[in-house]
Amino acid sequence: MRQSILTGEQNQLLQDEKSLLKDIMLRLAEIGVPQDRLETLHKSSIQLDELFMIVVVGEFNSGKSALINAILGEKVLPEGVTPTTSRVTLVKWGEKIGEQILDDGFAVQTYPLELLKDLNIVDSPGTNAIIRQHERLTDEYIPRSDLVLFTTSAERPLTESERQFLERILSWGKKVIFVLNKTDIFENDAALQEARDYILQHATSMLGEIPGLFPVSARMAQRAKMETDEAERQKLLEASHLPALERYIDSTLDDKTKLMIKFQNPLGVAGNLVELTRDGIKTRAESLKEDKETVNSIEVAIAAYKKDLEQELTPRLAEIENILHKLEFRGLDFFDRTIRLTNIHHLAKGDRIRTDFDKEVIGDMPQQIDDQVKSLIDWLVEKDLREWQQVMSYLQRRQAVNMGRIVGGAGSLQEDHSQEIIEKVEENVKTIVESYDRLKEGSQLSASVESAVAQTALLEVGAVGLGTLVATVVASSALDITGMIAAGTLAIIGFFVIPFKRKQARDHFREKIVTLRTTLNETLKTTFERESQNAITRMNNNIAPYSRYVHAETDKTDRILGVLDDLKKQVGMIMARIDVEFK
Ligand SMILES: Nc1nc2c(ncn2[C@@H]2O[C@H](COP(=O)(O)OP(=O)(O)OP(=O)(O)O)[C@@H](O)[C@H]2O)c(=O)[nH]1
Ligand SMILES: [Mg+2]
Repeated sequence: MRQSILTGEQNQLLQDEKSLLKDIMLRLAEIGVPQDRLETLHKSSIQLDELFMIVVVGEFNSGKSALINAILGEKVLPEGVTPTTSRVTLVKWGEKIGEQILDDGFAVQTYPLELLKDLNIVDSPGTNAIIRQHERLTDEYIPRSDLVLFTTSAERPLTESERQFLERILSWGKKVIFVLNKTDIFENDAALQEARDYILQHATSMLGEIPGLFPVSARMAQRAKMETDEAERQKLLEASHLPALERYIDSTLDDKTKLMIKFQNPLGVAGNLVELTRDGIKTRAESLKEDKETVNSIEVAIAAYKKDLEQELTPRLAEIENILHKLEFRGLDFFDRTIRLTNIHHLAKGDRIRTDFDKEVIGDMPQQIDDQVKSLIDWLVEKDLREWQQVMSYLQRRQAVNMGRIVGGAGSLQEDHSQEIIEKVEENVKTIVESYDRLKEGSQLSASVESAVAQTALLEVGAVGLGTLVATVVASSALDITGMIAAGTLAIIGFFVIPFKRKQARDHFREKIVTLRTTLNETLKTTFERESQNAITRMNNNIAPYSRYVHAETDKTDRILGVLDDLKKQVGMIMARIDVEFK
């Protein structure tokens, strides 16, 4: 028998395949592929560690252990005339000689022999020993084996228990060959022939075909392999007939097609599993893509909303400014008309002037301002509500698509929380939309505007409305004027004083209006901008769990798909190498 069944190339291929399978199992476990699927892959990759497995069976004392020792050329296993091997024993390569008893039915024997690097041999207790180990042998090792060496002894060829055992393992359809051991005890060829005929007759009727039968003497073969004299060694080997059996084993295990299948099997399982996982992740990615589109639409809508608010606010505030411009004109005109020498009588009567000022300058300005601010607030509130409704409709549409799909298809590996999250977000948005109270939102907004204006600029006033607030400030400037001109003595020097006073009043008034306009404009702008920003932040905050999840999951899914694509490619590469190697 050769020292190693695999060529150097094949051995390298085997190592590469093993390490790829290990990597695949690791990666798939990380991704969350269920344990039972990984177990299937694990089992099939074990086959690579036991690339070739020969199982030796037969009645006790038939020389199973001796035959294995003869093949290996070393006393690896104990032999004896009494029942000796008490456990199913896997003989495999190991750096050191060692026996590992795994339980009372099973042991592993390691031995540093080159041949064992790609060949495992299973020794077993006698078939007559009806013990539990047999189940392990018949149901675990026979099915995994490549060849069964049915060892029967020249002393008792094919015993009753051996025939029963053969019956039991037939259904596995494994290659079974017979070894007639201890041929050295036959006195002549006729006795050997008789034993052969007997075995073949019974075995053929059981197998339905004539099996291979190799008469050997394990004892002589062992002696031969230990012999230092080459001629003697050859003589003994020939007499043992072991080489014929070894050549047969060699050629059976060397079968290229079978070898190729052995190499391909675990890779096929791995490739399938990778593909299946990939399908699952792809389905998930598709679904996430829709989520991403939804989130995107919402984000775009919110951004557009923000822009709308910015664009619309300036012209609306300009209208308020305009009202104050007109007020300024009216005021200046009033002073021109009123602060005159000819009007000295009226000027002296402060009340009258004030009434006129109220009527001609102030007029319905407070109402105009209030209306303008109110319409701005209404617009803002309405727009906010519409935006929430739109967000809700996006979420509902996404929900509807999900509902229409069969949930949790094959290969859904990652925990999919998107449904949960979208439901929760939608629920929140729905609550906001349904409980949206335009009046309340509006009055809150106007209270916030009023308090901002009052704080920044004008006066501390109660809830009088912005227009009234402005009117009060403006009217106070008229008051200044009337107070100053009230003294009767002014009539005499009025000639000089009046124009001066008029100019003073105009300047004062203009200054006041400018300050008022600037402050009011800035305050309103700041307040409305802040309120819009709050509305947008609130919207973004409500969407955030969904968008965060979608972004994170998308990243994760992309990364996993990358890993799986890479694994798939590597499987393909090893497959191609197998094709080249075994064709
Ligand atoms: N004469 C002769 N004796 C052999 C030969 N092979 C094995 N024996 C002897 O037969 C006895 C049984 O051999 P084992 O190898 O222990 O037999 P086994 O089938 O492993 O037996 P169990 O482990 O008890 O099931 C030992 O004393 C061996 O030395 C042989 O070729 N010729
Ligand atoms: Mg034994």
